Amino acid sequence: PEPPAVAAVPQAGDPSLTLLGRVGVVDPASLDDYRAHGGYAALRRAFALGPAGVIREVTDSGLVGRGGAAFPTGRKWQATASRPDRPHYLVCNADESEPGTFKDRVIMEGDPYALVEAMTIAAYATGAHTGYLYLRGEYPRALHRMRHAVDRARARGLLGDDVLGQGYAFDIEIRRGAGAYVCGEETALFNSIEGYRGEPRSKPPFPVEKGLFGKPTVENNVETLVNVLPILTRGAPAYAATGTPGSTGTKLFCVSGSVERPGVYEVPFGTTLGALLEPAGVREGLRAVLLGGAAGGFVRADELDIPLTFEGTREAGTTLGSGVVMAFDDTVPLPRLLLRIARFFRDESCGQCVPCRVGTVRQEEALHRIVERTGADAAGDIALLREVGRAMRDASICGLGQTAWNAVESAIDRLGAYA
Ligand code: L3W
Ligand code: SF4
Repeated sequence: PEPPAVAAVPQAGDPSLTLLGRVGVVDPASLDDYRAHGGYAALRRAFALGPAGVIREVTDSGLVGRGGAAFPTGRKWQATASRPDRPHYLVCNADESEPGTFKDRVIMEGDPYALVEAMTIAAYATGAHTGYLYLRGEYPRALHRMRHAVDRARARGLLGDDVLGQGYAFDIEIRRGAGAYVCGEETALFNSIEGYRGEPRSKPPFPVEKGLFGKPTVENNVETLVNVLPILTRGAPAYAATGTPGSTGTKLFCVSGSVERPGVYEVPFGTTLGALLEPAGVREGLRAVLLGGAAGGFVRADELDIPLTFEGTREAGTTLGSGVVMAFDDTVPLPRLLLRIARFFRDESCGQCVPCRVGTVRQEEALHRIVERTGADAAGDIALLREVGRAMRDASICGLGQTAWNAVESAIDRLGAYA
């Protein structure tokens, strides 16, 4: 197979038991090759366990969502599985649009059948017969490979009316995004699939009760779903033995910026930021690392001992987000970088609620004045940024507005930007 477009560095060990082990090894167009590399062992075990048994394994594994919010996957699946109303839906969120995030792309391009198998298991466990794969519009190669994998799996009886001859019906529809970051928010994504404007809905009700077409829906990120494969093939206790008690398994990190070898790195939770960056080759003069993406925050070059776990980053006042690790050396003009981030949020705000619609504009204006030194009073603009940031965080409907000030705040407070 051709090498992946983005370097993929798997965790050491049996390739069929890691998330990236097959990427660059299997032929992504060949179902037979996928099966020869351990493919479909997890689905067979799922059928042996039954839906409740699968949910028990996923719950016991400690798996939590990898899209940024770290919600327990087993709890989400159980909540939908137990709803009496039908149909249930499964949605895979592959609208990977957080700046600096490209891990789901590597899985879909390099190991597409893994996602087909993982979606089939999630649907089986939660009583869904239709799954939607909502794919970022700017990922043409991932689209091509996923389409091919879905078609081949259907032709070979691994999707359709009688999956693996087990009497269970499941199929996958692929929908393309159209370039809006906000459609990665789970309820905006439902609206987009349903043909409405991609605007987030108020929660609750949560999707597990009222999701796509108003029906109980499980929505998971690509990386979350493919974790189910090693959970089922290894068993929950073995899976949970990797990482820390609060953050089990391995995590994909998208390492980019001032490094010699950018790419997707798979490491056990608990690895320090410094140890993650070492093989990537950090350039001289590292100043800061953006952790978690534009919705995340900066940490300083002297904070590389932060353990990469949900609990460790929370304690350090930051977040893992969707796995962005963007390194910046001292040649990067920080104020302009912040202005770029602010422009991104202003552009991508859907405009539905006032705190975010107006707040993202005010944030960009204040940063612009600081960068161009057109404001008489930078301290006044920083005070304004804090006030606007608080309003966005407290009163916005969705994660976009709630996190739009995170990176700027961390740059001011942790890096001393504009000091
Ligand atoms: C049932 C409850 N379900 C919460 C579910 C909810 C959702 C999940 C998390 O994402 C993150 C942010 C950034 N009963 C429930 C429940 N749920 N309570 O759990 O929910 P929530 O609301 O905490 O977060 P969220 O709005 O889904 C916010 C990240 O997203 N982000 C960008 C991410 C970008 C990518 C990418 O490009 N690949 O992932 C922007 O904000 O890190 O933490 O399913 O329904 N009581
Ligand atoms: Fe739209 Fe922003 Fe409000 Fe989210 S927070 S609903 S993106 S205006």
